[in-house]
Amino acid sequence: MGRLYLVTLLFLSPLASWAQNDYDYPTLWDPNTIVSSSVDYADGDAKLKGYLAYSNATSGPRPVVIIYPDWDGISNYERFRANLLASMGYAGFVADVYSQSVQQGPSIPVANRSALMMPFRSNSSYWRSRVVAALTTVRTLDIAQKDKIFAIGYCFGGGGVFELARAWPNTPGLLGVGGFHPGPLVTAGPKLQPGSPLRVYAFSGADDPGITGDSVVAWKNEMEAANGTWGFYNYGHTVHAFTIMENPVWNGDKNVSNGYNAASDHASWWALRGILLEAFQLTNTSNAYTSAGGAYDYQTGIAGAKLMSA
Ligand SMILES: *[C@@H]1O[C@H](CO)[C@@H](O)[C@H](O)[C@H]1NC(C)=O
Ligand SMILES: *[C@@H]1O[C@H](CO)[C@@H](O)[C@H](O)[C@H]1NC(C)=O
Ligand SMILES: *[C@@H]1O[C@H](CO)[C@@H](O)[C@H](O)[C@H]1NC(C)=O
Ligand SMILES: *[C@@H]1O[C@H](CO)[C@@H](O)[C@H](O)[C@H]1NC(C)=O
Ligand SMILES: *[C@@H]1O[C@H](CO)[C@@H](O)[C@H](O)[C@H]1NC(C)=O
Ligand SMILES: *[C@H]1O[C@@H](CO)[C@H](O)[C@@H](O)[C@@H]1NC(C)=O
Repeated sequence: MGRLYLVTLLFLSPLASWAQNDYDYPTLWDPNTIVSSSVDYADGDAKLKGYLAYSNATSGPRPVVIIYPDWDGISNYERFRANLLASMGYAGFVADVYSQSVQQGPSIPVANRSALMMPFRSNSSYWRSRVVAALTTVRTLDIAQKDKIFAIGYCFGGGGVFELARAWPNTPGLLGVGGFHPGPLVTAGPKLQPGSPLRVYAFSGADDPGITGDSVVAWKNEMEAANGTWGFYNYGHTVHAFTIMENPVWNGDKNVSNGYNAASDHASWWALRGILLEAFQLTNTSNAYTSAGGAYDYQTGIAGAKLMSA
């Protein structure tokens, strides 16, 4: 998330040890119904620990949304998204990318985050292996419908879900991905394979200084060359990290690269919700314009309003 005021705090802090509390996200679901647990898994020698959430208001396997964290790793932010998705009837699974050996969240000094992230960004094989490990793991969970999996990611994790898509066909069960304020758009590794059936979406800020016009064109060309289903959502008056509500609201200063934008956050979240209904085939296609969005009854597979949340 890389808040600018965090950088300031870092240099002003007289403390030898860095301490930054995790943000207290609102509980927008019935806490009595959200069951959460950690899930241990591995990628080679790396020991990983994901976060799983689902609603016990209904029973049985359900579609899964995997969430790949931004550059401070797993924090309350990703758990908030997983719990929201759980309240809609999906299983939410926050993937671990950095491993259990890293104490993750806002307590990682901003100055340390690049060092954690760059080994993945500089080696697409390494990165793909790590993101595929979460997909492989969720398919083993009893709560999962193994062939109804979608992946989203934020910032570093948004770049990560594009790498996950590029790992196709080594991505069984995956229906599509969505990267929010993703970085980077382009890869140094092999591009998206032609014939990929995956849906690939980007949700980007039009004023994000990290998203150059050239990289948008390159990404579009890559998607077109693969002839798949893709979309690039470009939100106006919006900079990097626009979905992360613990960020200060962006004030329009072009020199400030990060900031929250509630309208773009909400619009992109609702876009995702529609994309999930389509990918998981939870819309009544003979009634696509009027069937209820949002929650659904996965037992009949029809969108309704059985489990509504914010
Ligand atoms: C941050 O990085 C520095 C230098 O690389 C290291 O000494 C320090 O232990 C790291 N701090 C944390 C909290 O990881
Ligand atoms: C990149 O990652 C792969 C898979 O982990 C590894 O085999 C390879 O040695 C790495 N390449 C470099 C240059 O570090
Ligand atoms: C691209 O996809 C469309 C729709 O699925 C298909 O009709 C068309 O044959 C594909 N083109 C190529 C070159 O694969
Ligand atoms: C933004 O940065 C430019 C170039 O560094 C500088 O000239 C300008 O004064 C800055 N604007 C604001 C509002 O800080
Ligand atoms: C789907 O929508 C059509 C048209 O409104 C309706 O006739 C049909 O009953 C719906 N199917 C289900 C399973 O709800
Ligand atoms: C979900 O089930 C209800 C009853 O059906 C229990 O009362 C809750 O304790 C349970 N919630 C969790 C988080 O396990």
